[in-house]
Amino acid sequence: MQSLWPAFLLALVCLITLTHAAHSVHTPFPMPTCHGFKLEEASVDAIQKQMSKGKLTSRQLVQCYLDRINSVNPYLHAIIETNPDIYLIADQLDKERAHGKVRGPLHGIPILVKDNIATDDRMNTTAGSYALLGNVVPRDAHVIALLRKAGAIILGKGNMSEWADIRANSYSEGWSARGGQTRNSYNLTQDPAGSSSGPAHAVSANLVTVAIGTETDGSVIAPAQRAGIIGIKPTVGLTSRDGVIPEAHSQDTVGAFGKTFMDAAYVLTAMHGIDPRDNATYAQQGHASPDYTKFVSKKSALKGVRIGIPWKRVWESSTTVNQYPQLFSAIAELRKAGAIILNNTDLPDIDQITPNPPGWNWQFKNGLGLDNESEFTVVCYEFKQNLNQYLSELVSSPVRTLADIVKYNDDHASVEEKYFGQEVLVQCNESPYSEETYLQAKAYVDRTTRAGGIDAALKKYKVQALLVPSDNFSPSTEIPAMAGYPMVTIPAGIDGWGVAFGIGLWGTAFSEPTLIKLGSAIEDTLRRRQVPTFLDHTATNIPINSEIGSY
Ligand SMILES: *[C@@H]1O[C@H](CO)[C@@H](O)[C@H](O)[C@H]1NC(C)=O
Ligand SMILES: *[C@@H]1O[C@H](CO)[C@@H](O)[C@H](O)[C@H]1NC(C)=O
Ligand SMILES: *[C@@H]1O[C@H](CO)[C@@H](O)[C@H](O)[C@H]1NC(C)=O
Ligand SMILES: *[C@@H]1O[C@H](CO)[C@@H](O)[C@H](O)[C@H]1NC(C)=O
Ligand SMILES: *[C@@H]1O[C@H](CO)[C@@H](O)[C@H](O)[C@H]1NC(C)=O
Ligand SMILES: CC(=O)N[C@H]1CO[C@H](CO)[C@@H](O)[C@@H]1O
Repeated sequence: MQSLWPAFLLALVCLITLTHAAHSVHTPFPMPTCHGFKLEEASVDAIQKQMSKGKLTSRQLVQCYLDRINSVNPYLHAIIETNPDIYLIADQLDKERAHGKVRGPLHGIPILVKDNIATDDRMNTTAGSYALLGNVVPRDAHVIALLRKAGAIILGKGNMSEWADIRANSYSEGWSARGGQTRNSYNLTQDPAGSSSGPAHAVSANLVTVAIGTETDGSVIAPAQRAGIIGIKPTVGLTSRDGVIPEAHSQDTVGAFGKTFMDAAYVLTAMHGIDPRDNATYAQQGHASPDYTKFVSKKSALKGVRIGIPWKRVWESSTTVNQYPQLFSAIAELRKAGAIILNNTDLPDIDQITPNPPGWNWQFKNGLGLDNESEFTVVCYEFKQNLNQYLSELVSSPVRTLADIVKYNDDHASVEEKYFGQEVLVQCNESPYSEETYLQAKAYVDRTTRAGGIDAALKKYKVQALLVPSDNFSPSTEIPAMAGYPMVTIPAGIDGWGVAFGIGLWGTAFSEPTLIKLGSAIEDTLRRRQVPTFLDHTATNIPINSEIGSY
């Protein structure tokens, strides 16, 4: 009998340990403190406070993030390159601070930049492709110049869906030949969404404080929602596209990622502005704010605010139907906070916008099947011209045209076409649409999504904003993308596979103040962001079935 006691005790200890483990949050990547400071989930304000008290330097801060990158990035693949000059820059900003000069809230704060945004430093700007490796950019992108001026430290280049998704009909979101497969920080077997996958998941996984990405259609909002963070996709023209590897000037915009609205608003404040090199930015005159953080609000800001739900074809055709219970409970919480939420505030032109049906891919295009009424016509037509223009301005480059890139990919198929092809690059390079078809499509898309769409619904139902599921690739991200209007996303829960999802807001052109005010009040009401769990962290599945993506 006696000899059984040790086994019994061992079993008891095991049982207690197991029970305990089930109740504590398990992560394969616990984050140590940074010189006594809890860096995990730390906001810009918290970091600034620590630095201003003299308890943390920028050099120490970036060192802690680089350590974190070394342990997590080999699994997550969210970062392609880190900045080889990072300590030099951090030391210089520390010196400034020591001399009493603090440039602003981003002084000494590291930021990750999507790999399609030009940095005139020792880092490469390649949209994830080997075809552009070694090119020399003429200058920093306008947004980068502004961020550096504000004291932000460019920590590195974020991985992305190569060519921001405009390369194939089916592909793997977050995959690029140079960076490999960006993984979802909640469940690494799962779609990270894209195309700004690396910047979004790096912020969520605490590899960096804040980040910037770009969107043509869903590429800021979709990865932000699946990374469980705040994403702000600004109105086209609020942030300059100069120095951004382009897709389509009618829809391209540079957006901000943060774990909180305040963090994302700091980034937007620093990087927006008029740029003579991007004519679209003149439209912000009289509409932009010098400080977007002043709109960040508490729950109480929802009191008496009218918000609409565009149910028809937007919520209705959402791919997040499994998340309806959590989304509906979120709506109930917002109502309890005093918001007046009206259902069925449908866009009058919703049937003409005819957003891509679930299961859509590039071949179906959209519109009524007519090229002259399709978003794809606009994007494909502009892509070739915009990209060739960008490539022509490079100081030196192995490729100068879209045709060169198509050829490069075929010549290096074992690397560049390892998992999927490039039919969309080929198609757009063949210029299938006449200028007349393009102009008709452009006018159609503008009219149905703006005057007959978002603006009409806001006016008709007297609502300040429209509440939508932050879907991966569906009308909820497509419609504001087509309109060139802003959208924000806020964490709304965790799905059945352990992955985060969000709820979003639409508004009219340059309504960022309203969207930030209401979005942050929703953030304060719901408080549903959860730290990433890194489930199945040794996942190696490629391609990840995104079915349909965003660009
Ligand atoms: C940029 O690419 C070159 C190859 O052309 C490589 O040698 C260099 O290390 C890259 N820069 C960084 C910061 O990784
Ligand atoms: C801006 O507009 C002017 C005149 O309309 C034009 O000459 C110039 O090329 C445009 N610049 C850009 C960057 O589009
Ligand atoms: C909105 O109305 C539709 C019917 O048009 C209904 O199916 C849906 O459940 C309603 N949504 C909410 C959030 O009440
Ligand atoms: C597209 O072309 C069809 C004829 O092929 C025409 O009926 C329709 O009005 C055109 N749409 C636009 C937006 O011009
Ligand atoms: C992660 O997602 C996969 C589907 O991609 C699912 O089979 C798996 O159960 C999830 N992992 C966990 C731990 O929930
Ligand atoms: C910074 C970093 O981890 N870079 C990696 C990006 O992905 C490539 C390919 O998987 C790696 O070789 C780099 O080390």
